[in-house]
Amino acid sequence: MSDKNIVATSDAEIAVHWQEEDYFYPPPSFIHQANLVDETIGDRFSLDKFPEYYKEFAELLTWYKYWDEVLDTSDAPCWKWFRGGKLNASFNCIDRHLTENKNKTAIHFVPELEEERVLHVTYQELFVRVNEFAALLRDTAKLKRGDRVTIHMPMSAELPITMLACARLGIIHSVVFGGFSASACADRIVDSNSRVLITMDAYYRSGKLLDHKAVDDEACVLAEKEGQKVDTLLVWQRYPGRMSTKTSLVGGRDIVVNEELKNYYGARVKPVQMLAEEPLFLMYTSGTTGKPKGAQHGTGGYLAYVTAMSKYIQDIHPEDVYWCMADIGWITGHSFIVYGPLALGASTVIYEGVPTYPDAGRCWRIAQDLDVNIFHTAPTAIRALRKVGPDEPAKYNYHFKHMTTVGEPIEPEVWKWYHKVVGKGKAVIVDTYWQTETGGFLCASLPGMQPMKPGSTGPGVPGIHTIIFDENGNIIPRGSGKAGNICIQNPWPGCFQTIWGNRKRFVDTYFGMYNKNPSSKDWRDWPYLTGDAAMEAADGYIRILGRIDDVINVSGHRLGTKEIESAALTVPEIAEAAVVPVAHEIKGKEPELYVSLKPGFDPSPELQKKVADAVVTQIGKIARCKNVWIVPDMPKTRSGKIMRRVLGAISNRGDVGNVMTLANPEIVDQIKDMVS
Ligand code: 6R9
Repeated sequence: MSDKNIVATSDAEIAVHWQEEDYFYPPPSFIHQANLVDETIGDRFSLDKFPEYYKEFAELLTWYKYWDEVLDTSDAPCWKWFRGGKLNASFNCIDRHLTENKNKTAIHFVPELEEERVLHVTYQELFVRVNEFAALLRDTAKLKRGDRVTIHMPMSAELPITMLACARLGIIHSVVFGGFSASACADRIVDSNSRVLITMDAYYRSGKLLDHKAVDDEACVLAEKEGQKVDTLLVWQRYPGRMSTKTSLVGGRDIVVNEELKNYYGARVKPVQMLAEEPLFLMYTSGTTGKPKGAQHGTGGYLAYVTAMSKYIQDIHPEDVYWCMADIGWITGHSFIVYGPLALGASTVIYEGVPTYPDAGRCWRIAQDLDVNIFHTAPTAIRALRKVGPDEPAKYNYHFKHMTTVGEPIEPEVWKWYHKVVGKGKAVIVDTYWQTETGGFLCASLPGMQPMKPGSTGPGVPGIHTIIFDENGNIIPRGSGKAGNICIQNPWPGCFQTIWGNRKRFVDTYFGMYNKNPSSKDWRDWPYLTGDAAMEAADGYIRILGRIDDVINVSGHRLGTKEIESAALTVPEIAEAAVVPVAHEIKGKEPELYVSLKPGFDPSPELQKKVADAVVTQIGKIARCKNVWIVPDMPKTRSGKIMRRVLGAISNRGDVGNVMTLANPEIVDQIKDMVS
C-alpha cells in the first residue's frame, strides 16, 4: 500500500485500495495437534440450532450450579446467557487448575529492564496472592459484590492478581489503560461511581521510570470535582522507596498494598457464587459522543465465550506458552491475556514495556527464552517491528505454531512478512475481527481447517452468523463482494450486556438501525450493528473496511473524534474543532486537528501547542495529533455543518471533490495552501 494515492476520508476508502491475495494453508504439523478439526462444525453451529449450541462453550467451565435456560430473551436486547447458572471467574482461572497443575507457571511477567529478570508465578502462587489481596479488598477497602472499582495500573503481574481478586468477590472491575491521563481516568471513576481506585507506584517505559501514582493523585482530585470522591487509593509498590509513594501518601486515603498485605498473609477467601448474568467488569470504549461508554460484560457468558475462543481459534492447549502483546487495559488483554488463557490453564506472558526496547530483537529474545509458541499482536506493532528490525527474528531460536492479529486490517505485504519472517513460514496466522463490546472474536479463519487469506479476516467463527445490510436495510447477497454494514444476526454469550448506566444508548447505538419492532422478545428482530463496513467475498471470507461512525483507529486503539474535539474545545480561545484521520505508516491512522478561533484571538504557535497539549492531557499520549491547524473558518454546508470529508481530503492530499455547494467554498483553497 502506498500512501500517495489514498484519499483517507474514511477507513473504508483506504482498505479498498488493497489487492486481494492468494491463500496460504496451515502446515500439517499444526493440523495434527489442533483443538478444532471437525468437519461437522458448520452444521453443529448452524442457526437452526441456536442458542443450544452455546452449551458446548459453557461446558468448558466449572459451574457450582448449571443454568436453567441457555438464553433468556425476556429483557431484549439485554440478553441473559446461562440464566440461573452459578460460577466464579477467579475459581475457573485458578482454583480448578490446582489439583493437577499447581506448580505450573500461570504468569510469566517480563519487566522491561532485562537485568530485572522474569518473574514466574505458578498457579499455586497466583492462588495465594489473589486470596490475600481479595481479603484486603474485602476487609480493608470494604468492597463487596456488585461494587465497582477502578484499576489504573501498568502491565505487571499485580494487574491480573487485582482483577482476579475482584472477580473472586464479585466486585466489578473497571480497568483503565495505564497510559490514559488523570482526566480520562477521572471520567471513568465518576461514570462507574468507584469509591476505590487501585494504582501502582511506577513502571518502566523505554527505559525511563515513570511516576504513575502522581497521575492518580490528580485523578482523585478531578473525580472529586466531578462529584465522585475516591475514599481509598490502594497503591501497589513495585519499587518501594523509590517513587513518590513514600513521601506523598495522602493520609486517610492512601494505603500501600505491600504493607497492608502483611495483615493478610495466609488469608483464604471463598469465591462468591456469582449468577452467570451478574457483571464481571466494565471496559470503557470510545463512541460517537464525547463521553466514553462503559461496556458491561457478564460473568458466565463472557467467560464461556473467551475460553472457547482461546481454545478453538487461538488453539491454546494447557502446555502452551502464550504471549499476547496487547495491554491488559484494553479488551484484548482482558480476554486474551487474562481470562481466556488462564481459564484453560495455560501459561500467559505479560511484558511490561516497549516491544523494541532496548533493541529490535527484544520480542524475539523473550519468545526464545520463554519458549513461547503462540504469539498475538496488532498490525501496528508488526509494522513497527518490521521497520526497525526486518531481519531480527531469524537471529533467535523460537518456534511459533500460531500467530494472531487483531485490532485493524493488516496490509497483505505486512502479513507476508509476519508469516515468512516472524512465523518462519511455519505458523498459522489468524486475523481476528471483533470489538470491546463483543467480548471475543466475531470473525476469523479456523486455524486447523481453513486457509489464511492475507488482508481478510475469516467468516464468522462457529456460532456467529454475519449479515451485511445496505443503508436501506436490505440484505446484501452473501459472497457478492459488495460493501455494507456488517451485523450479527444472533446474540452470542461474549456480547456485552449493556452500557453501564445507559440502557437507552446501548439499544439505540447497537440495535437501533435495523430493529423494526422495539418491543419484540424474539432475538431474530435484533441484529447487532458492529459499526463497521465490510464485504464478503465469494469464498465467505470477510474484509473489514473500517468504521462507519466517528471513530478513528490509531495503532489499533479506538479514539472518538468527538472526544478529541471536546478536548480541544476546553481551550478558551477555540470556537470550533474538527478531527480527521490521516494515513500513517506504522499507526495505520493518526488524528489531525483543525480548529477555528473565537473573535478577537489570533493564531500563534503557542496556541497551537496549547491545543495539542490539551488533547494529550484530557485523553493521553495515544491521542496526540499529527498537526493542529488553526484555520480562518471551517468548510461548511449551507446548514452550517462542518465538512470533515473536505478536511480529510486536504489532510491526505486527495481530491476534495465538488465544493461549490459549500457555504464558503473559498476557504478550501486557503486551508489547502496552509496545509501543503
Ligand atoms: C478487539 C478490538 C474494535 C474496532 C472494530 C474494527 C477494528 C478490530 C479488526 C478490525 C479489521 C480486524 N478491528 N479487529 N478491523 N480487521 N481484524 O480491537 O476492539 O478496540 O473495541 O476496536 O477495531 O473497526 O470495530 P476495539
